[in-house]
Amino acid sequence: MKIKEIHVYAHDLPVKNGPYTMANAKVWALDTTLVKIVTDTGLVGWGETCPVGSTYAPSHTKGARAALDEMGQGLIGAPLHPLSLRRKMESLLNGHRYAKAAIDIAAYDIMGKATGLRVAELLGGVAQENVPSYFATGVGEPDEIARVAAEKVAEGYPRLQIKIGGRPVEVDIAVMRKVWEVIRGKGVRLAADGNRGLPTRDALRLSRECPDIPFILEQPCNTIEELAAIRGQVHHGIYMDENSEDLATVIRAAGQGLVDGFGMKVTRIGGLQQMAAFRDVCEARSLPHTCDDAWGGDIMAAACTHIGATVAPRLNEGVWLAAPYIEGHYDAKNGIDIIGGHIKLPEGPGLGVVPDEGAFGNPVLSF
Ligand code: 0XW
Ligand code: MG
Repeated sequence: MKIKEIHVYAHDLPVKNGPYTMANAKVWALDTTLVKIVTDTGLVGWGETCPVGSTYAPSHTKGARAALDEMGQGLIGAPLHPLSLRRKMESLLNGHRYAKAAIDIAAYDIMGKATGLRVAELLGGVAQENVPSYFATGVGEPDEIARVAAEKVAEGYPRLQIKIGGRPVEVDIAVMRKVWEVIRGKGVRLAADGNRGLPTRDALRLSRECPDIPFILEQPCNTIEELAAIRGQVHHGIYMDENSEDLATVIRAAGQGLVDGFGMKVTRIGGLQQMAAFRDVCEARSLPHTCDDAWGGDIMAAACTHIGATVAPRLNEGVWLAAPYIEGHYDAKNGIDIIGGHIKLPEGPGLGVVPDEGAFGNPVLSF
């Protein structure tokens, strides 16, 4: 089975009740990129990649489309098998894993449709049909974030990620204390995500002034060196998110005991094939992790949910979806939603989501 056609679509995803605010990014609308692959056997599969603005990570919408443009023609005739396909993409373009991921996701969708299997089954097997999610707040004031935290716990989320950073650390400390007041004793796991925005001085102070609150510090500082510098001085576990750009970095961080877990993104690491390897490295060292992406609609949501469903439950920190911030679905019947803080694994085959492609207009690129 080989790639016969590739079509790339652009689609606007306005942020519901926007903007969504992080230490290094503020977004009102995201311009997502969808990829449709048609095989020589007539099967169709979908992929997606949607950087959350241009400052969150070294990825952006126009970069994704330029990378797909660079590789597109060279991929016609390539085999669909994800490992071979990744090597083929590497032979056409260095880096740009976040664009390659859209091709990889579409390939898994097709492999599932060809075999009658769900993507989670192709990735090793389903550990949980009802996949835990977590809710990520924006950066906000103590009372407002505590109100959101209480509401999300009442909805059934087993974990909350509170965004901090990019402002005086006193406010971040006040936010974490206020959130703890309202969720304490409710059995909800907690992360404080600095999105690279804290100097080591502030990360140390946050930890020192909240020794009683069992949050993990997610990517508090900008670089691996900064994480290493605070590692032995903090009272809290440290998870790496933005710095875990590829498998080599993940192996280094896990092997050296640099972190206690990961926030992980499907597109940042290059797709589901690399995510499965990442998951296995984490399991070998008992490192908990999330399965997310930066943003995206139903195709990205399905990809994250399928890999999330395969994670050993004791290490599963949840699947984050942009769904609560998006109106409507690509697939009116099988669109992905979070209900009671959990996501029902789509039935498949493949991703189990079939977009109404009429909603995307004409392709912006075709090969
Ligand atoms: C909460 N997320 C998974 C979504 C936003 O894009 C940022 C991200 C994170 O954890 O940094
Ligand atoms: Mg994060």
